[in-house]
Amino acid sequence: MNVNNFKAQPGRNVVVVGTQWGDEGKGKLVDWLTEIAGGVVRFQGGHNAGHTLVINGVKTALHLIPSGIMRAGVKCYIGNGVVLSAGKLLEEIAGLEKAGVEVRSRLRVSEGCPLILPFHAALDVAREVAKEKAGAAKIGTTGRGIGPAYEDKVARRALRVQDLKHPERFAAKLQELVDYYNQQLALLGAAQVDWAAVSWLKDQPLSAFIVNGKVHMEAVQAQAMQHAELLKPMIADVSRELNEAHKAGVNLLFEGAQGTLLDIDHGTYPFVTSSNCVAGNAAAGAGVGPQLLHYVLGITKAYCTRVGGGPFPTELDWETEGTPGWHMATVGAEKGTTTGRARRCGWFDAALLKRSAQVNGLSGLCITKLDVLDGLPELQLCVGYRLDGEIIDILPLGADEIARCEPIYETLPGWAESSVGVTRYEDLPANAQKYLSRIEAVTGVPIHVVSTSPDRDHTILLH
Ligand code: 2SA
Ligand code: MG
Repeated sequence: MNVNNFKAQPGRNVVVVGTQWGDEGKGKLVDWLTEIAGGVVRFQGGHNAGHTLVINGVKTALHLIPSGIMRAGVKCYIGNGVVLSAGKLLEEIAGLEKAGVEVRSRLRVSEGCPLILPFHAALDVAREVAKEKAGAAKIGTTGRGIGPAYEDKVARRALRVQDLKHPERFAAKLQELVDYYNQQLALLGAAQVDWAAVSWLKDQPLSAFIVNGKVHMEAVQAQAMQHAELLKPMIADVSRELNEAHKAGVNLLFEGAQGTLLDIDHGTYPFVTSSNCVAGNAAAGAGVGPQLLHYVLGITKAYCTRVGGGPFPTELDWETEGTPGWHMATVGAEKGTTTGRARRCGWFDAALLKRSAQVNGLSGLCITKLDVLDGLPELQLCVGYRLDGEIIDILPLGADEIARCEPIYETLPGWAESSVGVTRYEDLPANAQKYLSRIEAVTGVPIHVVSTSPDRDHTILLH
């Protein structure tokens, strides 16, 4: 089955996942696919995600709201697997509605989402600051409080969206959390942390909520109750609504955030995010059965990028002008959508993609940003690694092993022609076609879509 069959087949669902370290261009593809979907679902992560869409030349960055919101009439769902900052969600809704996009009547938020509150971000940042002080390798988190929020969920102490409806219950559970976070923050010397110095915290000021290193509980409670009023009309039994939509023949799209190598189990652990980013989690994180996941589209950038710490076998020097890595960083505008951090760049890693194909059960690939490689005289494709004197053809598990991997490259010719905006496969430069064929051959996954610019319409569909 190809992605294009959805129009003709009611009730067929697609999962879109990132196959690398995030930022593969999932947002554009989800938006493009919503032409044939009635509902789009986020199932993991939180507002650490940054999905950039360009429609008619206008750029929109989304962090929490599914990318389907940009198509009128499409319903959007935030599943139980997402850790939710109500404040950030409401900000995003306000921004979209100001731009003329109707959101509130189309968005449903699961009552099971664990909440991200200001002290989650504080602990996230305080830990990174402490690591830096101790000279230890930072994870390079987005500072959004994602890790602490998932910890609370697993430790069974999280406040969830459903608690927002009950102020007294909320306050009692909050008290327990505040005690815990005050202990944690004290251990890390949070009173000394200069929150304002963390550049990517500028849009989430913590000073009203963390005072002298301690959580200001009344401020947190008051803000949460304000958010609750605005959020209430959107709170829903998302699992039930999705199952009913499916029965009614609606095509659903499950929109993954981050990427497979950031998955808590299968990624470059511990340099990962705190959720499962793989396709299988679309079921658990939305409350549907796995038999509803019919097709898995793996989004793959034509080269590799990574933002944050952790091993990256095919990483290039991306700071020296004139080098291939610098070309990728500048032509590809590789900057974090959420934090504005520079993304590290490197060659395409087909051995890494094999790991992704395996853990996601990819049905097909979508290659994005192929046009960024235009003009590079030569391309290197990683097909395996040397690890401790042995040759392996698939990315091993865990950061320590991956850090010792030496990539084995195949050299392929580049192309001088422009591929920007090409909409037919046969119009791609001959060497670009060769590059794509080689990726298919090494990974064993068919390429079903190619994206040749951020624009919705610059997309090639292969049958
Ligand atoms: P966290 O904040 O706990 O999830 O961070 C843990 C690691 O996960 C990485 N991570 C990401 N990597 C790429 N893109 C992400 N979204 C934003 C974007 C990131 C940004 O679209 O550009 O703007 O910086 C994302 N979210 C989390 C993170 O860098 C850590 O390595
Ligand atoms: Mg992104």
